Amino acid sequence: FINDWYYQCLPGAPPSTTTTPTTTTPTTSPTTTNTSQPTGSATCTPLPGSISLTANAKLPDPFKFLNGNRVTTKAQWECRREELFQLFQRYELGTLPPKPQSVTASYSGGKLTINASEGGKSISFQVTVSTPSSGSAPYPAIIAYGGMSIPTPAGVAVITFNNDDMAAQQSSSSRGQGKFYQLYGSGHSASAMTAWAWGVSRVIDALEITPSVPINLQRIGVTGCSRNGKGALVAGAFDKRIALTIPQESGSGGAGSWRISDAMLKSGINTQTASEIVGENVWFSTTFAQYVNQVPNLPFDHHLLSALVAPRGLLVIDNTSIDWLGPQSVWGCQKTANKVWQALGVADAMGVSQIGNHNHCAFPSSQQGDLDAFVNKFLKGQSTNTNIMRTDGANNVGFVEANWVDWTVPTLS
Ligand code: MCU
Repeated sequence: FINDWYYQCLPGAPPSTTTTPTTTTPTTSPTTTNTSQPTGSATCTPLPGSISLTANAKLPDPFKFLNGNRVTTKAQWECRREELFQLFQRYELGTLPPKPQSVTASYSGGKLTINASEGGKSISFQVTVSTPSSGSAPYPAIIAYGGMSIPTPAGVAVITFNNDDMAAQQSSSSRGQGKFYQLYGSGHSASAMTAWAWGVSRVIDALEITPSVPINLQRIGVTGCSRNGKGALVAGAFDKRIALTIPQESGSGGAGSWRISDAMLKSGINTQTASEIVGENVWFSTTFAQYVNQVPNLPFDHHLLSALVAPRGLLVIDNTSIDWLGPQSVWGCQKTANKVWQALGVADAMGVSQIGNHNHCAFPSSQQGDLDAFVNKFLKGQSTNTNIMRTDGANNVGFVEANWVDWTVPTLS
């Protein structure tokens, strides 16, 4: 099936034969990586098998293809999105396998059992579905990594996803453990976060073929806090069937920028960096370790992970009081990510609510209105004001855009 239709849109995009300063002739065949749901309208050319990386200390330009071509239309953005999707898999997150040969499901007693088979191997996993006491079926639903850490909105079902069962995250020794690796092999390149995102996509596949589960497929959200917030962001980035992504206090490796977190540490703030994170756990691919001490070489940063969610809904919930999370990094990264939604004409589909003075993953009531606005719009179809870009860290979260952004925002036609 189409695994190789990635990044340049035709027509409209310059020819793929254009010689570029940043790429070299492929010496190996491209890693086979999966695309998310085909857009239908876009035909994109594959990512080159071999890429020569150029150091860029600033946050890379969302609107410039790897080959230097500009993104000027929304259709081209879909191809740039595919390019970024492939780049994240190749350099940071490992390969996302496509939908397996067989996915079957059964639903009983609030448990949805999902069976996936590929190449003669099978796994089975369960998620719990808690339907709300108000509202009416089919309900909107939030897929919650490890359970809800934000308040459960009225009228919204919760689908609890045991991500640790899919891919373990005990420590750096957890590599290759969990059901995903039983199916694809313990040496598979997928990081735990990619394995979890694969699992979320299979949950949605299962919902699609199991109409007895009273969930509205157009109104699916995903959330998680901290390490699970990093994971929720990846799931929302990878699967276009997710209408609203809500990473909570995901910090470095989630809503934070590798580059800004490095700068924070350099300035004496005890912030998690790429260099630290790869030794701590298996959230990222083994390949990523090669880049953690040369972050400027990465052809992306996490503003572009968020950008994979656009134009769908994204609410970044964050905490200004924990240096380790890199609040300045998250703020700068996500304010910059918002520029992609701006270019697409839907700036208010992406918001940031960054409030301190509470414990990690303890959702403060002062953020309730921000959460409600996003949930009501993207999961309940209401018309709300989601123009939310706020931090209470104005003094200590001093992101200076000119230091990080050397590109302008086009209006995509
Ligand atoms: C913010 O997420 C992580 C963080 O990356 C880790 O360094 C720390 O050990 O754990 C955090 C977490 O998941 O807390 C529950």
